[in-house]
Amino acid sequence: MLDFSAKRELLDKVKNMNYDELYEFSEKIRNYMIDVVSKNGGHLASNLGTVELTIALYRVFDPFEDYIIWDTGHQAYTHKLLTGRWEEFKTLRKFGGISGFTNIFEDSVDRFGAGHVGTSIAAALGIEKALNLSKKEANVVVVIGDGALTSGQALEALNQVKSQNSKIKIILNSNGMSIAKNVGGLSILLESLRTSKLYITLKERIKKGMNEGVEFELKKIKEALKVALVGEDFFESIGLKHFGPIDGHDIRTLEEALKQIKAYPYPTVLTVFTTKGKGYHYSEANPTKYHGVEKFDPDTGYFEKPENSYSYSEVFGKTLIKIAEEDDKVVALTAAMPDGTGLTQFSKEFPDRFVDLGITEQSVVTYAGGLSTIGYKPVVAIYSTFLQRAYDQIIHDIALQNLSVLFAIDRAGLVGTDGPTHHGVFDICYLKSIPNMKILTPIDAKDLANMLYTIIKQRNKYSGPIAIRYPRDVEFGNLDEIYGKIEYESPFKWKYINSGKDIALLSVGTLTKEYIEMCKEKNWTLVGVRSVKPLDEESLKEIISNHSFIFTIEEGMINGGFGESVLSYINENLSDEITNVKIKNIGIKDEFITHGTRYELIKLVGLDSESIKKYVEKYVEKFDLKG
Ligand code: TPP
Repeated sequence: MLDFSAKRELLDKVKNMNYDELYEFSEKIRNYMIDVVSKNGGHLASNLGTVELTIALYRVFDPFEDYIIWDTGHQAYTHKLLTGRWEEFKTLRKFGGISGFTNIFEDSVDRFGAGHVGTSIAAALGIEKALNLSKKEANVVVVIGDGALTSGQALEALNQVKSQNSKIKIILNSNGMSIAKNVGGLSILLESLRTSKLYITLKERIKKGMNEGVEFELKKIKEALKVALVGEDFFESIGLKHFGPIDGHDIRTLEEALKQIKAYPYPTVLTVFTTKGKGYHYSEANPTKYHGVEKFDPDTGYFEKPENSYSYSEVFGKTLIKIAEEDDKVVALTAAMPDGTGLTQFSKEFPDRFVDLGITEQSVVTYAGGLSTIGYKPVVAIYSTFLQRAYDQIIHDIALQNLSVLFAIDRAGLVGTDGPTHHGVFDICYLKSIPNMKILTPIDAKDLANMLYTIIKQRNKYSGPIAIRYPRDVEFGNLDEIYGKIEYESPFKWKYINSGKDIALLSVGTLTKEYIEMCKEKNWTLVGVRSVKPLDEESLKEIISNHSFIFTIEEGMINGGFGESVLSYINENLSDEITNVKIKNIGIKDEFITHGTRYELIKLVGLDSESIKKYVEKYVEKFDLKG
């Protein structure tokens, strides 16, 4: 058993507090969270919603002895605070500081690392199996949100619970929200509990009973619940006992219910209703806006946004509106991320041509395939990291049938403070090897708008699956000017940004802008690689024949990346002709990248212009010396 003694000091105090002290302490935690998150950014609303739940959970179960798995890990700040990271919490999401998610390298009491939704139940079942095999006694508890529960992986694992004779305890943190409002039949079912008269009267009865010192009667709750579900309990029908719903901010009620499920020797779901953003006026009023935030003013709730700036997500969203106005075949799809992907306005203007399937990346991709077979023009707006979920669907459902699905891959590259679970550094590698797939990498906002316009409006000419990747970044200027000048432009041609001598940088995507000044100053050629697949072979041949050194630069993994495509093209097609040219690939080495601001990380991996300059000069110097 690991020695957690030094880390449990605060938890031991919490275990000895009376209820008044516990509520006072909850307030203290909330204020601390608001203070830190307003400076460092983070998942504010989700964490404000789980304060009392975590306190009660850790007074009944023991995080150091039991196995508590937090789904997604984005709501586990109170967990971090209670397990020995009170001081470290100030460094939340900062470079070198603690992670915004559960992370087993940060602390082994973070029993399973996460960042992506829906993994908790499967991980818990695996842990429980291992504990059983090694004859160890411990409780295995999952805390999962009602949004996460609708993800395919969570439902698959839920289906396994009965056949494993599991005893896991699932706390369903139901707040009616994913990042946006929950969607789908399961969430309608869960929400109907919240508004049912039975829950409301039950809540009152429990409150009254508590005040009068009457024993908590779980049985009654269960009966009430059954009626509320009109005899059709989803969880019970697949072999889990369903308790609740109870008020997830009432510590005493929570404790009593948790004690009951702890004693119950079968797999159990306890539904708790919480308020997302609880206790902070602004986040309670708008939990979506405060789900994941950057720095803000805690007094006014106001977010600083650099003046005259627009994000690539905004460019995407607005361009798609313009295209959809002209083309009624365009349908936009998201997996629970309408805001993040810039589709909120689109969803208002074209409600019939907007589909949010919830956190179901696989289904969204296949659904888009279905649309495409009937002649529609689906655009799947998705973060690079979450598209990883749908790898088989991309191959089996889309590429294999050469369906014209457009993947608008947002958050490609280093995303910053969300860290390694969220960096979009694998998409080039995982898409590149798929036949029929094309990968485009616009070099700026105008290029992104033109590419979208060109491809969607001329889908017959540019058919099949196409991915356009762009990062979590902004540009400065007047966005409206872009739309005034939107035009058709071949998406597969590379762009000479600077014509120089001997040395050429082939730069993928929007980082290209970073290198313009340097290349002018050094008289190096700079080429904006707008298409990773297909390669612009004509330009590539020309560059090879006119330069002695070529450096490929990409905000993605070197393994399997664009640079390797260049090498492999040469190897395949030009190896006999080439005698002199030296080629080096610059990108992310074979490791996961930590969290920090986007720019800190770009420097860390050596993609800023200063690092590139040093790298190139050093490399070239070596050859000059050798003569
Ligand atoms: N898709 C995947 C696979 N992983 C993700 N982390 C996301 C999307 C983005 N995401 C993070 S939290 C979240 C989403 C969609 C909502 C989760 O909702 P819920 O589980 O109800 O938790 P809440 O924040 O409401 O407490």
